[in-house]
Amino acid sequence: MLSYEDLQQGLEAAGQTHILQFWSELSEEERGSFLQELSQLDLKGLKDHCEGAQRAAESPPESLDQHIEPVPAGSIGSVRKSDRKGLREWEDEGLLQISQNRVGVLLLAGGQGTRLGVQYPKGMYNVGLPSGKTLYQIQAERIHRVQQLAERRHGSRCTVPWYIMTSEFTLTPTQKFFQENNHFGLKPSDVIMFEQRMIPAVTFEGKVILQGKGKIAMAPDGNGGLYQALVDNAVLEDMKKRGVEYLHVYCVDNILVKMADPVFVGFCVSRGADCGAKVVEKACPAEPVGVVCRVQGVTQVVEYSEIKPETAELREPGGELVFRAGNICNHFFTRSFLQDVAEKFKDQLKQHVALKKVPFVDLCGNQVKPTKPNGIKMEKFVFDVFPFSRNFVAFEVLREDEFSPLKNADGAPSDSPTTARNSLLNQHCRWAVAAGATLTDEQGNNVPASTSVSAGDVPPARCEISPLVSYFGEDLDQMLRGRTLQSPFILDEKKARELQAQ
Ligand code: UD2
Repeated sequence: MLSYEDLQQGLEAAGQTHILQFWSELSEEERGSFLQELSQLDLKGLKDHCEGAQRAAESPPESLDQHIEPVPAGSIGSVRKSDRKGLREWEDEGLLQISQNRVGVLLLAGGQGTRLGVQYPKGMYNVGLPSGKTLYQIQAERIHRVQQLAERRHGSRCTVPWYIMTSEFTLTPTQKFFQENNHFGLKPSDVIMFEQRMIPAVTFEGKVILQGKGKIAMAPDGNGGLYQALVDNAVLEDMKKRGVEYLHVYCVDNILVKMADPVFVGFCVSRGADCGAKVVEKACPAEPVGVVCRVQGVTQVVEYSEIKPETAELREPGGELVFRAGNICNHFFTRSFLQDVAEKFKDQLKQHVALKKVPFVDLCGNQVKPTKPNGIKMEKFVFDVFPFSRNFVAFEVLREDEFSPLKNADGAPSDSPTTARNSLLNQHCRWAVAAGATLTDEQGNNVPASTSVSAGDVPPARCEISPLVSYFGEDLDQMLRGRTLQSPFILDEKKARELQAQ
């Protein structure tokens, strides 16, 4: 820990002595924890950070709109345009890699989930499924099942390690939640949590914001903080030790996420890709997803907050959006690409500016909750490494099967607990009907099979299939053919055994 004098000197060099303006008012204990917090600051880099943030907010980078082109449709792999045989081949390749312990998953879970408005990590959210499962539990069970599928197809027991990037806000509650839930039956040593860095929020004048008299306003450095965090926490070494060559990186809130998706992994591996992204066709121009596109010939993602509405609204003569390859924050990386990023590129990543309302203490020490943006947060984005790739591939998947994120609180028209729950139940109704079951409502009246592809649609029945029984609709025929399933119906492992025994 730094001494007060060292700290004062460091802050002076960075032009940030105001940080200590309330020092004399702090108790011994408050001083201790403030010193501890400030000791973790990169004092040498602080000046650059503050000046950089101020400059970036004053003159935002030139918009890329004029230079962007859609990725040619032919260069995007696609579930819809592939036949069963092709999909099966990719799946087989993916399961083979998984069976050889060469695939890991990495969850980006350092975000604060401000839009959803809960005080705990988003993965702990229960969207109200009949089973009451949280997002974390669903993800853990999909890991169990994909390991099992790989083992069955290729005959070797295997592990898909689960790396979880947290931040100061999410690490402790996430750890506690996993412990309380016995790591959902996964081996604790195969669930590896680590923390990304935090950086200070800065005023438009380039001064670090004091959130309290003895606390500065810190925020995680964006999901692109991943690459620094991989280095800080020796994650690549851990991957190497385990023989993990491929990583499926995903964001926490998509209830339909296919963990270590064998089809996606298999597609990327068979194309020799070092880097890949799943996309879905954008639902509407304003949907908050980045677009995978080319900028001066280089494939990258332009984030929804950085594309002009008139560009997002451009349409082809046939009515399709020109920029429709919507990024769903599901990425593939080879370990060797990540190693390159860590060694050569991570410091070249773009800094994105977000103007936020950051609570602060004013000069008189009063707590103020601003009504308009007063602070600058700098963030890195996970997809900003794509331009460094030697062989990037995009893979289009079906929204109704793979993308329904939880971003907003209930009441919002999209991306809410209700739409996430409906998407999952609709998918499971489709699986059950495809397996030959008939669905009924609570009163026992037959209901039509779900053809719903829209997240907002109310599912025909409350039919939920545990990921421990089926990862993506497989293995259900034998259990469900010819049966009538009355709502609410939960197909868990116990029920599956009963049905198989009948
Ligand atoms: C992300 C994508 C967007 C689209 C959308 C789909 C980025 C930068 N944008 O937008 O293009 O794919 O998801 O749902 O990827 N996180 C951290 N550390 C941070 C900040 C965020 O780990 O410092 C995690 C967060 O916990 C979440 C993921 O990154 O799992 C995405 O973050 P978000 O929900 O803020 O991103 P969003 O919806 O703006």
